[in-house]
Amino acid sequence: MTSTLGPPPPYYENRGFQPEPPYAARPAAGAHPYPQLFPTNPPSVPSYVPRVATHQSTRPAAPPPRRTCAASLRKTIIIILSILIVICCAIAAFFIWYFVENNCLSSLIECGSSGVCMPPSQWCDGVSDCPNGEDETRCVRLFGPNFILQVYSPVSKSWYPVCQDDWNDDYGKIACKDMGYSVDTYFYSRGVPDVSFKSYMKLNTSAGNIDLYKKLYSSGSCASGSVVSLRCIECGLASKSASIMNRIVGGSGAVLGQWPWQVSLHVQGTHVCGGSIITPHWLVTAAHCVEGRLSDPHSWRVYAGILNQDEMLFRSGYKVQLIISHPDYDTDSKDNDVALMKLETPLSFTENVRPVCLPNPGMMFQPNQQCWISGWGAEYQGGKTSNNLNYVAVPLIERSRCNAVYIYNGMILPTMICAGDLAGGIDSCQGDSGGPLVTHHHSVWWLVGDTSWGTGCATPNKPGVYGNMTVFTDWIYKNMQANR
Ligand code: 4AZ
Repeated sequence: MTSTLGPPPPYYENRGFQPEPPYAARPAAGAHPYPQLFPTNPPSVPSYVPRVATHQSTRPAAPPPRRTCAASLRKTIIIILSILIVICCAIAAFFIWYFVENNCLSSLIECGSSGVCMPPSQWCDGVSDCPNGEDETRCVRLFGPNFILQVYSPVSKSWYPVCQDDWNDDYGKIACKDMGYSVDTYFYSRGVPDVSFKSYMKLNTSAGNIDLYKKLYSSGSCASGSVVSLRCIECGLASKSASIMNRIVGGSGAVLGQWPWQVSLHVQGTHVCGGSIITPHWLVTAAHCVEGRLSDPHSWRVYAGILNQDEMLFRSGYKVQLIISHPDYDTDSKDNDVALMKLETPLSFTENVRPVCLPNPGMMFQPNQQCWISGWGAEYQGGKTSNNLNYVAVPLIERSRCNAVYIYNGMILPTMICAGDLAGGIDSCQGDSGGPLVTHHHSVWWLVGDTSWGTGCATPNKPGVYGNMTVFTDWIYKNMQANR
């Protein structure tokens, strides 16, 4: 209600309670009207304007400018703080990930998975610094079908061929020993003309009697124009060449000396699996052959250079000292189906007992490349093991093709390789497992795979599946070296 009598009532602007931000300075008279970011005055107490019931407070309350500025300041601070917290969390997460994934700072190299870190200068210097000597195990390799010796440079993280200048057999023996071979098997070192490389490792002969790797330095030139081709063992020679006759499933009976690396692995006087000789002490077989109670080396006897199973019963065979299964072997998928057997006493090599060559990195096996399998496995699906060693030629099948829906529908992993005839009729079968899949290339027989699995035997569109030896050679050398 509005009065028409008497003097007009006093005018009060009712702004109610006006809170102040805790540390916002109350502007002094005549001072800058905008809020200061950092207080210069002590905090003020809240100011109260008396609440009075008014009848004529008709002027609309103007928006409080101090309140708006303080709120937007607070909002800005909160946004900045949030961004800072997110950045800090991202940095912390990165460091946690870095130290979990890679225990060493970027300039250092971790010794296996031990968590011990070493500077690159201590790798491949001939002195074992890591707890398990990892810094000295992967410093040399043989590359490609010509066995070109390469040395690893941890500084540039790449492999270099060794220049033939001043190289001799003594150095070759050291390099072979470092790969896991015994000096007894050393074959030769020779220069192979090759000027395709831009950088080499060269010997500094004036360096005195120090470790081989300390004597090597990288150089852009190689006077001889030849690089070192190194053979640590005379492998991959057969005294009898394979006839391309076919009769395993669909194979032929072998003759002595044709597959001299083939061994028969017995448990309690019975052939169980095949294997391949790679050195006088070491055999390659399948991990599924040595699973469970068969992982005991005492269970096994090894027969080499004998074609007939009946004949083996009259012999004592070789005892097994050690069995090493691939640590990533998977029973269900047959991923990494490879194992090593070390013999108690070394094999004596003859015309009929010889090693096969392990594939070198840089070797490409072509799709459809002709390979051979051999073994005492069944001659038909569900049959008993054969008395005689059989063999058959099987072309390689490209992985992508073997993984087709109507063939193995994606079950062929990178550790596997398929070989056979999609029409059926030729194949490995029960009892051939662990045995060799080999190819002949550059006058040498190479171990391409170890017999692993397949659906049935010689069934159309279900070829044999073999362990892909190329991906296992690093693991094989590492274990031969660690168990010399
Ligand atoms: C085995 O059980 C086996 N057809 C080996 C090879 C193949 C199947 C079974 C391939 O020893």
